[in-house]
Amino acid sequence: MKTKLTYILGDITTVRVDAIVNAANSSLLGGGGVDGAIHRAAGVELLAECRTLGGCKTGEAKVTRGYKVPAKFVIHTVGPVWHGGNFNEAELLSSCYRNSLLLAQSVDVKTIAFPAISCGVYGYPIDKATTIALETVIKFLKERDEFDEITFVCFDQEILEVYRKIFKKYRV
Ligand code: AR6
Repeated sequence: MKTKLTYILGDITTVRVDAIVNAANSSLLGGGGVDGAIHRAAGVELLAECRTLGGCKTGEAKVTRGYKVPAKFVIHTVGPVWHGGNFNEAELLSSCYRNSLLLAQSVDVKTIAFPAISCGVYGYPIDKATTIALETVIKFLKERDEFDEITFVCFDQEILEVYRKIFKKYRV
């Protein structure tokens, strides 16, 4: 695998990559958590562009410019709300990663950073979500290994520890 996979502790709004992924809601008009942080850091122009997109379905992704964040693009994806695991949550979360990567490649992104989609307000269990994140990315790269680096940005120590374990398990 040519693409380097990494995880870091930090704030995704400050990461120097071609694209950062936003864990948005289907309105794409902002919210709390990482979504609020990205909108605050990128500025009002981001909201103006988001208003033109007509929202986004769960599991899908849309791209905008990054405006005042260092990243050139923001890829907005909508994770599933956790309802116990029998409501297609795993497939939808996997689709978020896959569709974000596909969209990133379509605009020539080489470096991309993901937050832990659905692991905040949407309540997805972190160990399950990180497994899906890593498995989906590895599967995608088996078909289209065209990035330089994919980074998982962990906002707190707890998620960082989970990523540490899962990276060890998958030997990446
Ligand atoms: N950088 C990286 N990760 C962050 C940051 C940051 N600046 N801020 C929070 N996180 P959440 P969700 C982590 O709730 O669960 C919003 O209101 C956070 O610790 O942001 O997908 C949207 O508008 C957690 O691990 O997203 C939606 O309505 C992870 O990002 C809803 O929340 C995701 O937490 C989406 O919920």
